[in-house]
Amino acid sequence: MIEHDTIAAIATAVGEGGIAIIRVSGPQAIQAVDRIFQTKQSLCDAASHTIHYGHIVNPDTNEREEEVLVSLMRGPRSFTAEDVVEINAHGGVIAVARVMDILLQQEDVRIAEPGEFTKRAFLNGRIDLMQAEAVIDLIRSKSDRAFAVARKQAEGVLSNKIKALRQNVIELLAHIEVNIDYPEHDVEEMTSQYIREQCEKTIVEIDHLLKTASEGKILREGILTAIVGRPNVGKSSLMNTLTQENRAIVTDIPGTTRDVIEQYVTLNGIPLRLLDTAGIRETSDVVERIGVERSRDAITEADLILFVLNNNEPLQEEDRELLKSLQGRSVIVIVNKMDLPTKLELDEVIPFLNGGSIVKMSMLQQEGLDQLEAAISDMFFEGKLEANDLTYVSNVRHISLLKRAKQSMHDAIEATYAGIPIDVIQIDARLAWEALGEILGDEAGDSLIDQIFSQFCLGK
Ligand SMILES: Nc1nc2c(ncn2[C@@H]2O[C@H](COP(=O)(O)OP(=O)(O)OP(=O)(O)O)[C@@H](O)[C@H]2O)c(=O)[nH]1
Ligand SMILES: [Mg+2]
Repeated sequence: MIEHDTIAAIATAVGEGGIAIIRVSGPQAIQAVDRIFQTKQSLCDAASHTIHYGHIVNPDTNEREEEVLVSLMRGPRSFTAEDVVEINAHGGVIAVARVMDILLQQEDVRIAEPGEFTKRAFLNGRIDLMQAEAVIDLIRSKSDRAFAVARKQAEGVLSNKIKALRQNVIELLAHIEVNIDYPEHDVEEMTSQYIREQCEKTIVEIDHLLKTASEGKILREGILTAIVGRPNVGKSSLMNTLTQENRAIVTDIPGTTRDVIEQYVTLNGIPLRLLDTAGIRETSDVVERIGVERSRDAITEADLILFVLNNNEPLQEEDRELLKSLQGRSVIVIVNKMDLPTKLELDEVIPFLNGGSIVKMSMLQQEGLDQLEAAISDMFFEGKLEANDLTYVSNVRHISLLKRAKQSMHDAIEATYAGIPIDVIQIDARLAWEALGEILGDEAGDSLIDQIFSQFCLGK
């Protein structure tokens, strides 16, 4: 059997299922899970092909994070022919992300590449190439999509931040390179001090990213979703239906909701922070006017806008203005009250949509909910929803790569204190550069050399 490092990945589809399975494979699989798993008997002593009930514990806080079932399969009698541990957690994006995050904090565990379990099974002689190809084809069809999602997000704000980080590292690399290759060249002398400064700067920024972005808005707060529209179209009814509670007051009096009401729901495993807002209209009522202001603020802040229209009324000037103001945003138009006769001309709405979807619903008859959930999931998994640019899928990937880059920067700093030659320190910097590049989906190799030489005009 070929010795590998230990890899982990979520083996089930992302979303809300009964359970989700995290698969861990490699020489450290059993020890790594054992460290974060609280149960009667140590996994290290347990027999192969056994299942264990217990809790995943956060080693930093010692708190129980998740109730899980853990199955243990010692190599070679496992899918990869290595030691394999499978953690069965509760379904849902947040629960699985939490377990995955704790697991990846274990030093000897890294996130698996797409298809890597199968590749190992093949390399270890468990399956033949044809079998491997069949499985990889299957996985690819999903992982390519995940990659596309990650790629799309990487084009946003996060990507710019990562690019700035890479710029720090590339400057560092360029200085090192110049010192190695052109010692006689007139470039400021490479000092340990400079390396440390540059690395520390990068670490501070990575920490900031890890704090603000990755463990991020979505995981803690959900996608900020504002339900907006004119008075009486059924916004509060939608809120109540989605949350299956009756927190928002529903009446037939236009202007019922006066303030923003906030509630959390999970749809198809996607956490949403829902805001029910006051119906937007011109009003002389002071309280209502403040409510309308708050609705407008909510629209500005929201990651996703559920724009509600009444099927039983023609499109109004206020609707048109609102729709216009939502250009370029992530919007789903909900045509409510489908149980009543149609007076709304959808053809008038479509030009405002920019490819966004229309969902026909009736809150009264509780119809159209599945379609709404599907529309939201599609946007989320296609990367159209940019809740501060991170979705769960790439979240875990980003966190793990950012941590890898940070570690390399730490290694470089330590190396300067240990008096290690700079061409060795260069390797650490390069690793950081590559880890950051992987977040963006960039290839290393040639582009590194190109980039370095684009920094300095050397060796004419
Ligand atoms: N027939 C029918 N009535 C509905 C439907 N959805 C909501 N309603 C009714 O429409 C009225 C207004 O509903 P709300 O949910 O309070 O509307 P809103 O958009 O929150 O209104 P404001 O808070 O005033 O802005 C209530 O009388 C609801 O019962 C529907 O699908 N069909
Ligand atoms: Mg309301």
